[in-house]
Amino acid sequence: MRRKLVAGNWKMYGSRSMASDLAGAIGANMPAEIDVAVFPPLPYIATLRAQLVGSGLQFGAQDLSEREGQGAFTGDVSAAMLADVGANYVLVGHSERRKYHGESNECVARKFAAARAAGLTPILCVGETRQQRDNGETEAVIGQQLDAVLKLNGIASFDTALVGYEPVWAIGSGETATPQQAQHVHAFIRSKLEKEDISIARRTRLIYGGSVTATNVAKLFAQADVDGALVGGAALTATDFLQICVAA
Ligand code: G2H
Repeated sequence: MRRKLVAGNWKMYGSRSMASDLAGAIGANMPAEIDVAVFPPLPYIATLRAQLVGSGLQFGAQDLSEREGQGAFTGDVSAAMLADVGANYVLVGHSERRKYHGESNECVARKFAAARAAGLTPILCVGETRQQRDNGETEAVIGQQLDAVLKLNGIASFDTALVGYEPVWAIGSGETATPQQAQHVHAFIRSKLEKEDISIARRTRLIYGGSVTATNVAKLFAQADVDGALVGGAALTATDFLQICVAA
């Protein structure tokens, strides 16, 4: 039985006071039967963690440097630094990073490695564009995204990692994947991991992201291979996010 994770990706939204209020409300009211994590803008992680210590709410970063150790890399934040301020998870390869920062599959694979080396749990984000889906390339694209990470890190690394399926066309668009579309791709991802190691594949949590709301989430969670949600817009309101958590 895979424990569900509901993760709130706050992207570049909010302020110190908004972050404190939002995390406080989530930490005080979230269900205990699932894992709940928030991914605030980087400057807020340490203080929110101190505020919420003992609540069970977990924290993640939205990105990290692919470089390990320390060095003259202006603007970069290492996995070790994220672990040092209390992050449990880190998103790697979110489509907004791939699109706006030119992150290749190989770069994402290095970030995944850096996260694991520092004891963080990476959430590997994969997904196809609308055009790729219309061209029938969904499985090929996601297969390549997974292969790059598997090639550098091996299947054993997925024992401490999750995969987030986020169809690019569903992100922030209000158009979510149907439960059947999500299940089809999640089953494909699991079958691909099963070819490497069946037991690890069956333990790996696969979460769905892309316009998840309190209204559409129940049918997504009812799918056999949907083990949680990566929530953006609806994670910025405590009541909406908590309703999604309860639906899990
Ligand atoms: C997808 C998701 C969160 P939204 O990026 O990662 O955002 O729920 O706004 O589509």
